Amino acid sequence: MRLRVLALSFLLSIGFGLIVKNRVHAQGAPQRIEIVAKRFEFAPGEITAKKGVPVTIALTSEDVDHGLKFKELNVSLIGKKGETKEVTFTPDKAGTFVGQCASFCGSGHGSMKMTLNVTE
Ligand SMILES: [Cu+2]
Repeated sequence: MRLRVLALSFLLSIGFGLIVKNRVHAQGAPQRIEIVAKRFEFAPGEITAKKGVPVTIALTSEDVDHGLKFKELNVSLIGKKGETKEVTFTPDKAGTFVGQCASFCGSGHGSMKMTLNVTE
């Protein structure tokens, strides 16, 4: 019985912690999206942001230099091998945008793409 109460309060405190964390996240710093780039793909390959809400993209280039460019949104960053580079921007239009690797990384470079969905 005592164990059950302990387990329940433990679960409740985790749940409460998550709620507080999400609330702080929503009000404070920009939405942060972590992306890993390696020949010849981005993971995740599709991300979502909200129009008018600042977003930080943190790009980690695993194997060689990679970059990420959303031409229509005027967003571009170049990453060095083994490093994480960040760019913060506020999407000013809704839609589906194709991100392209912005640093030549080999034979599959031209098809190294990802999708950014910006919702209203
Ligand atoms: Cu590339």
